[in-house]
Amino acid sequence: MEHQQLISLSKRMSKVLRHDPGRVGLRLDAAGWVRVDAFLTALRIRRADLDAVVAGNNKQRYAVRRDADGVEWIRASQGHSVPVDLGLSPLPPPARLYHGTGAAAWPSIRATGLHRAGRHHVHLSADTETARRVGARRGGRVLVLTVDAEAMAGDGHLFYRSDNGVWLTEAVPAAYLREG
Ligand code: HQG
Repeated sequence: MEHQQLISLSKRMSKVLRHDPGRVGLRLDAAGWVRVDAFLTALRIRRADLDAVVAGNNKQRYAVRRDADGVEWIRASQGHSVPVDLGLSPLPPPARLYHGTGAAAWPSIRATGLHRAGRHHVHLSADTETARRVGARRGGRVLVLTVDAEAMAGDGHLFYRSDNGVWLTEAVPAAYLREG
């Protein structure tokens, strides 16, 4: 498969595994997993293409596992809007985390903090380059915010890290945010 085709298949996979499994007649289990064989049939894709997306994905968006009966399952590691419990345990965060967004959002974020929009959590990056890439998806000037995760954790806010290294938290009050 060409690079562009892999990206477009990955987007289809994300849509199904994070937001709308019903559109292809699938149901995720409580932790977000779906059988690989059912997934291939529902998306009408070949196993080799699925493997190429899973292995080649720059962000490791998908996890595949084999259960005790030898059945393989796939799920998205983060980013869901459908209710799933990924089973992540709270973890002490690094002192600083970063959030990339569009500069136009700053007045609103400064006033009300970061909210999780349609997803389960606010997504935070461990480094500024990743945050910059996330922010660039918005188009226009990118704003990278520094989150005082150490102070937040000290004040009792919980942090989680997805299987692919994205930091997650419920919300970030404005007091813990600074520009740059
Ligand atoms: C913004 C991608 C105004 C927030 C990425 C963000 C990430 C506010 C948007 C993952 C706000 C939500 C998630 C406020 C938050 N006022 N705007 N008070 N609070 N926002 O897509 O973090 O490629 O749900 O800044 O790499 O952009 O899909 O979150 O711009 O990890 O794997 O509301 O999606 O991963 O947008 O991206 P999103 P996000 P994938």
